[in-house]
Amino acid sequence: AIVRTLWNDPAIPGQAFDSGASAVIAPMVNTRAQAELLVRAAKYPPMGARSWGGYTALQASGLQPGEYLREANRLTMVFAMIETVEALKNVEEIAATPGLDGLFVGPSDLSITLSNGAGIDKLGAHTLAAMEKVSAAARKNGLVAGAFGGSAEVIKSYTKIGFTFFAAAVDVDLLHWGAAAMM
Ligand code: 3PY
Ligand code: MG
Repeated sequence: AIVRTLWNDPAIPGQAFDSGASAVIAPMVNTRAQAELLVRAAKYPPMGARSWGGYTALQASGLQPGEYLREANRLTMVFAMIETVEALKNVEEIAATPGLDGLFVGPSDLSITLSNGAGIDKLGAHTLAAMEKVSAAARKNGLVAGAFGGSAEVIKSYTKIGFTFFAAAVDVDLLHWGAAAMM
């Protein structure tokens, strides 16, 4: 299970991991300081400052508490969402944040901010060029390059520019497509 949080709120990664999530994706990470805050909330010391309390995760892992403490930073992943012009400007610094496991593009917000609110263009030339910059920064720092997809067509395009991990589709869309196909 992967949890995409509502905001880069330091209270949430620990709660998600304690409940058994294997990864957390935090939106709107625009600066290196915001990326450091995210890692701090998601990783146990010495990498971060996650607080102890992962009883559900502990039981699910089958590990003893000491083993879980040693292994949790490796067993869980934390992704910073790159989805604004500001994040794009800072993407090299964000990608080099120690402890960060991946970058995750929100192509809707990215295209909204790139166009100063003019529209959403997940496959537009500007969006794809910006996303190539993100996948290159991820590759350079040994991070996973992920993105929100939403359809097979979009995912196919993103795989061509170096992305390997996707939110495939929205649950209500899957329901709508299934019902439409049945009709
Ligand atoms: C976006 O595309 O802006 C998203 O936040 C997807 O999760
Ligand atoms: Mg977004």
